[in-house]
Amino acid sequence: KPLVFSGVQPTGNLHLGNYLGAIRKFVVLQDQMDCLFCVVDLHALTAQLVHEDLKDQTREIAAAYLAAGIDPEKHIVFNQAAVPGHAQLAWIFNCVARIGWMNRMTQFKDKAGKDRENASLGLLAYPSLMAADILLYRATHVPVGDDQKQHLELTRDIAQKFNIDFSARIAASGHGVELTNGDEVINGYFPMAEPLIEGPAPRIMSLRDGRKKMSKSDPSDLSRINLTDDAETITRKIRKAKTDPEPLPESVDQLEERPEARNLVGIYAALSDRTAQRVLDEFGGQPFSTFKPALAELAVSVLEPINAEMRRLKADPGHIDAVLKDGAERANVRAQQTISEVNEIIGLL
Ligand code: AQP
Repeated sequence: KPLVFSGVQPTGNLHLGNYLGAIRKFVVLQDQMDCLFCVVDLHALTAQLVHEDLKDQTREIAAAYLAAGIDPEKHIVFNQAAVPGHAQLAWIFNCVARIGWMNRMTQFKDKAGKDRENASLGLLAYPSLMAADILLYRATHVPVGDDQKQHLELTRDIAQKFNIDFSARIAASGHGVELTNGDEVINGYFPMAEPLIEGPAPRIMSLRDGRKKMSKSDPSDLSRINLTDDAETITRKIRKAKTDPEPLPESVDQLEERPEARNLVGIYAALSDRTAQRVLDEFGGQPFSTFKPALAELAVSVLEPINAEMRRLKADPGHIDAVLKDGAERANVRAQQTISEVNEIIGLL
């Protein structure tokens, strides 16, 4: 049965990339499939152990989910730490996955930097916890930004290795299901979860450098549009966004070598649910002095109501906590079933 799982880390500075790469897709998917939307607070410990306000940051992401339009009654909204099955299954997956697989992850290399020996073991094992998040619910679809593609491939590798290593026991347990893996149909336990990445702007880039991902941890606040920015700040950041001197081209092929222009056109397209070519049909030949105000107006019209609703929700943290608690209880029921089946398959007493 199709099931969506996805999450965002409560690491502050929630930005337009997180919104377009993840949260906006959640809102669309909730009309099509059963969904779990998680605030992945355990992941937030991997790069930085001590946070001043992890609880508030967790509430902030939950508020963004709700403000963007996710219905917590129809779907499950919760925080990862409140469901112990995530950490339990991650341990099993640490024993399924190989160190070489983790060492190849570009996110690990980027975040660990040169001093890799001093990175936390959690940062190295991040993709194993992410695989556990998804497979704990045997989710089939994972809406994420393009930067998470490699982690999703690793999730499939873990699922596949588990299914193969335990194939006889899965069959004997009666908990297996028919799964398609490429052209092959196998009896396995964990599905091959598919990333949902498509769209006109799968990776939103920094407003200061079109070759760098828009990111929460970029020291320059001008590099990103935060979901908490007011209309004036959004407009100023777009006005100051780096561009080249040429007017916008007529066709998307001509954006190839123009990363900043491509990024701004992609953002316009994603915010207006159009293709990049449709945006160029309207703005091709026009200078950035015309395009940027139009983009700012569009960004404000989409983000301002979300910002206002987030502020309203955050004024009542008790309500957010109640939503998360209810979600965690419902998630836990599903998680416990998986954990008990996995324990049985593995042969744990
Ligand atoms: N620039 C982006 N474009 C599109 N999607 C993005 N996502 C993140 N940045 C972009 C997507 O947002 C979801 C949640 O991300 P996360 O909070 O789990 O972690 P992250 O990818 O590490 O986010 P940041 O903002 O880039 O943080 P730092 O600075 O810590 O590296 C994911 O679906 C992600 O793909």
